[in-house]
Amino acid sequence: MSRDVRNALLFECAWEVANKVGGIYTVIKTKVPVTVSEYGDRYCLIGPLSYKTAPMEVEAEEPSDPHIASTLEAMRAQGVKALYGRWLIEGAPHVLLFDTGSMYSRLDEWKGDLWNLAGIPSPPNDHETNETIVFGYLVAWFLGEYVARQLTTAVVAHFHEWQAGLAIPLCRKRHIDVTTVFTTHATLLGRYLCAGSVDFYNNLQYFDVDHEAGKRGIYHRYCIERSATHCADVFTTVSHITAYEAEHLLKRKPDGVVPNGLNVVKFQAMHEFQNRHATSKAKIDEFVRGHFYGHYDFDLDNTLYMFTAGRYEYRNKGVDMFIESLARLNYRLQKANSAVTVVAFIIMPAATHSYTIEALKGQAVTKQLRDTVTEIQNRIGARLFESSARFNGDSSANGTLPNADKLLSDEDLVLLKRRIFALKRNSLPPITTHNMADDANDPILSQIRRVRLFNDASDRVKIVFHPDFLNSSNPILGLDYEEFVRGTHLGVFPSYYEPWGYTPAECTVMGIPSITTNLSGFGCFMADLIERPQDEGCYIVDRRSQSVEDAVQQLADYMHAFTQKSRRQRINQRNRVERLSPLLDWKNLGIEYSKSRQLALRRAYPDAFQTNGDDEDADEDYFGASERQGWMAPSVPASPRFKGIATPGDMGTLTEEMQALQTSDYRGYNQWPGASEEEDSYPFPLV
Ligand code: G6P
Ligand code: 1S3
Repeated sequence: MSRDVRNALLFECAWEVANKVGGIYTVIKTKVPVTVSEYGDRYCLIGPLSYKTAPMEVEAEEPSDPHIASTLEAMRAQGVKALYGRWLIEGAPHVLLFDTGSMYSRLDEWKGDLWNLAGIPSPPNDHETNETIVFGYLVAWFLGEYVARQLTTAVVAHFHEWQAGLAIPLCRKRHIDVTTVFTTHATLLGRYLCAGSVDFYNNLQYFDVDHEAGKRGIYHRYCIERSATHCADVFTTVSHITAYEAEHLLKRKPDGVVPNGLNVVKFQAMHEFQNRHATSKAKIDEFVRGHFYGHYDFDLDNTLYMFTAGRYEYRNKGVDMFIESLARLNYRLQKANSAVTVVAFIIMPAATHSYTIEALKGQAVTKQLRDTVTEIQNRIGARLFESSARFNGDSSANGTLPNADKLLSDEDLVLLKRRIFALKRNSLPPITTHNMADDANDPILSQIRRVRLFNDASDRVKIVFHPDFLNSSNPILGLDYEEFVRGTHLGVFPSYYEPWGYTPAECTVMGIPSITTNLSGFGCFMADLIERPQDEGCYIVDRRSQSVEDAVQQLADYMHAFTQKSRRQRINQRNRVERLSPLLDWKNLGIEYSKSRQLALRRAYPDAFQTNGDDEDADEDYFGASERQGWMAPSVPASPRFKGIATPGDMGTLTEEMQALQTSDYRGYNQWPGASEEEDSYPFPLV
């Protein structure tokens, strides 16, 4: 029986569909518009049903595809709870969410089946793995039933990350007639190994993967990840550096790299994003006045906001390096008697018990002061108006203008003094805005204590650690993340382990310069495309070929050079950064996903792709020209000097030939550690 491969259906399955946990949510959500424009109603996302978020994210509706409807009916008859509808995001795709809780009654049966089928063990108390198993079995059940009913059209099932990948070996073992793609956004072992003090990149080839996974109690998870990797028709990952890692840790060379994009919104007026910077910065200024009350002795006009943000993975996200470099920056600015102040924000959710009294008080006393000043201002205005309105045409008449000394009444003066005295403070402005659950052992706070960055008056670098996500109803820092980023001057992300890294990419599309590393997928991607990324406000610290000490110095150098820029230079740089955003637009990068699906179809249904001579044009049109439509050149004037021709085809690597590549063919391999035998030691203790 042959299925139509030209109008294939696509099911895209991830744990973060309509369920925000981390970066994969961003990938899926922002990619929807380009996928919908390619597949229309033939596209449906599959995820877990979270009763907390689904009611806000999804509008229930009946499936228009009768086969989906009858499949769900059959599953419901056996007790499966599922929600089908539209995900209320741009593109409004179909979405199918399974309630894993409704099928926990079959968990033991499925665990037994998994062991018999694939030899994958599953310990009793690992909730995440239990969820993965139930979800995987539900998805495989759905796909199996669906393709048994719908017999005419090919189905591509695309899975992201190990939590959604278990259905892949099940489809393979049950010979379900779908073609599968597996995209990994990190490897389990990579994340665990890097978080420890292992010299990861120099030893990638040598890890005894089963042993390392077992030592960390993740052997069963690793088995799921590895079986998804090996059973998929097509295996992809988000960057070359992760492709290299996957080859060694998951033992399969990826078929290609699918870089992460964003939904780039272009403003009508070029300067609009600059205006937004100024507006958001004013809000951060408000926070800073409150947070540093009593010690607010620096000039906001000469203050720069730097920040780092992300999942709290202290070493993986390079927070250790950021804090060490800030200490060095502080020393340099102090020594040079610089008038510049840097306020460095660390936005990383950790376990806390609410805001500190001090942080709340700071915002309250400055707000009271502002309110009082506004009241007094109004009264002065009223007095001025009243006396001015009495003018009767005789300019020599007394009393037309009030005596300047009397503009401020005694009562107003007393009120003002009370507010000013409330700003007195005996302690230094706090580092953190929240009460930490484990203040004494928190790695970020320990490192800040070690480098003694205590927000002293003499410090030119001040630190604010906000251990929670941002949102606009936050009583302390009342901005959502995007607004906050727009108001800052520089994002700093010196990651050690970062398969892609959305944070610097988001900075770029908002026109905010950033620092990243050549161990992050994003950093390598930009270095690959742009001749001198640092000239475009995209700084890349070398964490591959130089010692950690040198990398820390390089980061401090970049930050220091940034503090020397004039306002005009900063404005120009923001313009240059913003011009890079088309490089990160799904309109251009989405094509790599298309290619991976095409490859999967070719592998599963080779006969459908046999061409006779007459059909060559059609084939070219199918796989070539038509896919290239929509590529947007970077906005003019194209100041960045691109390496080669920046077309989607050049960015992408997804070809059959990738299988024949040697490890040394990965982009940038020659700069990767391994050449150097020297033991790399930290110039500062790891906490
Ligand atoms: C934007 C605004 C300007 C403002 C500038 C401040 O470009 O359009 O009006 O002067 O931001 O830049 P800065 O780097 O000092 O925050
Ligand atoms: C992963 O999320 P993370 O922050 O745990 O996936 C993201 C999306 O592909 C990626 O940007 C990030 O580097 C990975 O680490």
